[in-house]
Amino acid sequence: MKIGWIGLGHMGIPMAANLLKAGYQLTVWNRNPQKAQELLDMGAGIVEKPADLWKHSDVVITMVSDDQAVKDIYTGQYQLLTPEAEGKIVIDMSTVSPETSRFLAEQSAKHQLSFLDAPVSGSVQPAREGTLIIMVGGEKSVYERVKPLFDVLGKMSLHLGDHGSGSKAKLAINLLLGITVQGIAETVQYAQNQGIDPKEMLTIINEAAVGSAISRGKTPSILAGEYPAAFPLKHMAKDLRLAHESGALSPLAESVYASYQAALQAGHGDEDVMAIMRLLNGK
Ligand code: NA7
Repeated sequence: MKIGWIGLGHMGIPMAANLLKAGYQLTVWNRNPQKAQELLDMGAGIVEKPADLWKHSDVVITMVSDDQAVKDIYTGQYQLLTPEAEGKIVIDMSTVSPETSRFLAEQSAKHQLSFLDAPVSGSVQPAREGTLIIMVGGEKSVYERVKPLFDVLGKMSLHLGDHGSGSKAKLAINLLLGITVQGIAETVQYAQNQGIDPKEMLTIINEAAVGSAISRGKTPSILAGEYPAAFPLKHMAKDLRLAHESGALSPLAESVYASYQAALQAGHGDEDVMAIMRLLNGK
């Protein structure tokens, strides 16, 4: 299988690099071509427009910001879906709404192209390590054909049902992530207001049953009061908005949706999701 890759952001670069390291022939396109340099140095090819990828690829993977970005790429100004794509496979690994995934599937089918939505759980470190969790919607036979690629990119992939199912599961897991991060922030702040040192409170959380990879991973950031983006807050705000729009209206879902929108409006979008702490402590 020869691979085409679109989207060289924080996630796209390490994921594409893993496919190159695994020996796949890879050709890339990115809106800003300068971001391709690291992959070109590793042996990737580059094209001038997305549809040119079909000359070099059996499968094209997209990993871009949001619903608007995938629509621009597939059917809007960048026109990935062209007659040359017939019989091939396109996989969107971006986090978008289930409606957008179904729209991309319909548009792909019009070009006799198989589509999978396959968003991931895990941020930059798991992307580098190839330990993402990949949630897949679409035809099972197509999933089985491309599973070797998912085995390179992730520690696990699950076929969950029809087009849009991957996106539904992704919004659900990120709802839990949003609630968890908000919960850690509120707990540490409440304890501090009561006179408990955040370092000690985080030790308690991390050793207790509620401790998790997230609480342990975010502890240094919270203690330093610095939030370099591992998973940018703007993406979490987007995911909670998409969950809200697709029916996550329960008490905690509504509450974290409002909280992350406020953090976005306060200018914390490019910081890590844990910068939600700043809304509570004002630092
Ligand atoms: P980044 O680092 O913000 O990268 C976003 C990528 O999407 C980057 O390659 C952008 O191109 C590309 N992009 C964004 N908008 C467009 C449009 N309109 N047209 C073409 N390309 C576009 O995101 P991450 O890698 O952290 O995350 C990717 C996904 O995983 C996202 O859905 C997360 O929620 C999860 P650029 O380099 O700016 O030219």
